[in-house]
Amino acid sequence: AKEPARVLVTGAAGQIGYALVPMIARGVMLGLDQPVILHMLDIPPAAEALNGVKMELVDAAFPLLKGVVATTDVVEACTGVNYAVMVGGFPRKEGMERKDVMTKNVSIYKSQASALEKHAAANCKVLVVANPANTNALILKEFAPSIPEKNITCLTRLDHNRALGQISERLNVQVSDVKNAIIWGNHSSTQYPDVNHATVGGKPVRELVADDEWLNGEFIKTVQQRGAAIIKARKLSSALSAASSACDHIRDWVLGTPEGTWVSMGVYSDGSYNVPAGLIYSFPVTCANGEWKIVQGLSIDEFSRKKLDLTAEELSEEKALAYSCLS
Ligand code: NAX
Repeated sequence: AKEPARVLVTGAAGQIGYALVPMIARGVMLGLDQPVILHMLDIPPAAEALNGVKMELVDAAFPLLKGVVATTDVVEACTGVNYAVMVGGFPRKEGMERKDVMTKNVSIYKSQASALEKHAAANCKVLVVANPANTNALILKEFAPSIPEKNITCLTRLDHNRALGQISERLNVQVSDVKNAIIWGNHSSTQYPDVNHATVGGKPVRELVADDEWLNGEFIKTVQQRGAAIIKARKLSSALSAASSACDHIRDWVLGTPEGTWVSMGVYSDGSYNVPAGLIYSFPVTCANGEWKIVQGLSIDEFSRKKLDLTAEELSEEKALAYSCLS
């Protein structure tokens, strides 16, 4: 039998945490043959709720779940973890300046980076979910220099899955038949959902939809604004879809993407597609042997180029803001 993998979930008493931990305990993230030990971190005001989540995990009697650590101590939470899913963060509250939210998150991600660097297992893989996801991941990378930069990623798979969902609804086809959409850039409303290379049953989505106005307009906007639409409907932000997409992200990273298909991940830019190096930017990637690789050589038309640059500009600004918040 396999040794259990230790999986850290920060912000585990929150909404996404509540949806995510049972998925991990059921093998959705790492596979049905992989036992897990969950490490759940939250802050002291949420300690009691966190303990309640631990009680429910015990009550659910998951066969793959070999242990639960529920703690408000960052070092205890990070010790020996093989995977770290960073969901905890400071939310933007009404009336707060962007800079104030950034300052809070920069300080959280700086200290959690140090704890991971010192105490996580070697080769720990990190997925940042908490917003601003790309920039939190960048801060984490900067303050955990001994963790290889290829091990630090952020979640844009939810946006990717939203794009697949919109195409499947529009064409009335199975979502699993829609392949190779791309989310470029920031997990924010400047992201660029690109279907220029997407297919259904091997046929180009652009030909099947045959409505460029919709693909270049409403489709993009719907994906970009989907988070806000969920908040409007639920009075709460996306949780089950975020949790499920976080599992997809890690699963494909670890177990590989199927031949001929790619997914979107926020990763450290090496300058591919003339995206500035040194940003955490969402690219199309394939994964094999536990490593992602940016898909190379895709054609980028003029319309797309502008959108890739716009979201890169926003990320450069966020990066500068984050640095100005470092104390
Ligand atoms: P909740 O507010 O329900 O949960 C966040 C949890 O984090 C709370 O329990 C809080 O106590 C905890 N927390 C705060 N500071 C912490 C710290 N320093 N260490 C550990 N835990 C800490 O938010 P939820 O709806 O679960 O969303 C979590 C994060 O995901 C937010 O930042 C949200 O913006 C982000 N999202 C990112 C998405 C993505 O695709 N990348 C999509 C969904 C979601 O909006």
